[in-house]
Amino acid sequence: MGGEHSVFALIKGGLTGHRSWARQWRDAAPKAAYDVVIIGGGGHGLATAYYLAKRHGLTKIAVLERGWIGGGNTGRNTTIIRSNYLYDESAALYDYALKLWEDLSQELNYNVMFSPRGVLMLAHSVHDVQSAQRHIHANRVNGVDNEWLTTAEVKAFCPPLNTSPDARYPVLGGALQRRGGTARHDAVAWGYARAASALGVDIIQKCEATGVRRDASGAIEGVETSRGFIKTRKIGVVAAGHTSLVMQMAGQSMPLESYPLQALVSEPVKPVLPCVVMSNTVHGYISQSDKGELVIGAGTDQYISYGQRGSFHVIEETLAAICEMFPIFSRMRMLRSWGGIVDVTPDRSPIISKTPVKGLYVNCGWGTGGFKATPGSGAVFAATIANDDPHPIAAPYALERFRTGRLIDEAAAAAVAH
Ligand code: FAD
Ligand code: PYC
Repeated sequence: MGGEHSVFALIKGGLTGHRSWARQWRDAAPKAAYDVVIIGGGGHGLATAYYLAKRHGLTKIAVLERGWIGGGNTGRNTTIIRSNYLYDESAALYDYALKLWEDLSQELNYNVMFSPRGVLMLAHSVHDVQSAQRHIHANRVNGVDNEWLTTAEVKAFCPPLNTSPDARYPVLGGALQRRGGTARHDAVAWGYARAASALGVDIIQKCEATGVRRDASGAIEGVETSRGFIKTRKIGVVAAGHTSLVMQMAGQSMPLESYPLQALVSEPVKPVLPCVVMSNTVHGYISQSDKGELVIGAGTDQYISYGQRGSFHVIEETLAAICEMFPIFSRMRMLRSWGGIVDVTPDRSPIISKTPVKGLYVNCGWGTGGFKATPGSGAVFAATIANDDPHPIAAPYALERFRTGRLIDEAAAAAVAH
């Protein structure tokens, strides 16, 4: 997997030669017209383009990215992958995605470093225990693996975790999804980009969508960009955090709010943490990357913003929580921190939908948890665009639910404070 592209190009590029390794797709200039234009070159937009070409045989596709591909939330997240959500609609979507992760490196011929090392969600109170067990039962009914571990079993599964009864919030047990884990986030963008490019998709970086043109009937006619007008009858908006701004260009307002969400990594150390650990009560989540860095994430800031950074007190509290759960890490140095902008819906579930505008489709609202869904989201959104008809897995995620009230309230399963 990766073959000549990975090891050889890494050596050629040297330690800072990241980009030469990454740039294995053709960087295209915009053409005058396309069958489909995807706005947003994150994992979801690139996956959508890939599946449009691969599964639906469309070839005249462009992905417009105003910065560089994967430079948004795709390259900023903590890479946790799991499918242990509560409701049937969520199990269908997230477990479909998880199954695609399992073969994604082979599918793309690119090592996305999917590592199903287990996601352990801790319980620190009677409420946590009941909620976790409700999720476990619901997951099992839907054929999604999830199991309860006692405190002793938690300790055996994750030895560095402090399970002392003297802790401020002692660990009372945990829900473990063994098939869950992590992947390398930017490799996902690069893998989809390379595979899509090989199928003829134009990936156009440094090209910002600045306007949407509609014809006399109101249908999509094209997109204005920082590099000129592009004609198309179909636009897929996949611009996480900035969806409302793009949709406003087509006169559509969205049920979304945008918040900063932060993460940080430590200096690299030898393998010490065998799984992903999440705690909603103490509030922090942590895993160890293959490079050895501890990857740590926070909750969202409590104010709306488009600034790709968050408040210091939020990561300060997160690190206090991590030290409380893992006193063994309290002397580690942090290497870098960053923020992304996530767009959040009223029910904390995504929107994958046609819109009232003919030819305009939207994929957004993944909030703090869309990385895990990348392959599934791309596949069902591609089908929705290609057929102008919602894919069965996407159908419950249509915009109509905010009118009908048929919400999919996954606030608890989101597992991250927001
Ligand atoms: P993005 O990768 O953000 O792509 C959208 C792209 O659209 C951007 O590259 C942007 O530049 C581009 N764009 C915007 N406006 C325009 C325009 N006008 N013209 C052209 N391009 C435009 N999810 C998980 O499942 N697990 C996690 O552990 C996890 N941790 C997270 C931690 C942090 C700190 C953050 C910020 C998010 C986390 N998430 C996690 C959420 C996850 O990262 C996102 O849901 C997911 O990456 C969204 O992917 P995307 O492709 O839709 O968005
Ligand atoms: O959705 O699992 C998740 C997640 C973890 C960290 C941020 N989001």
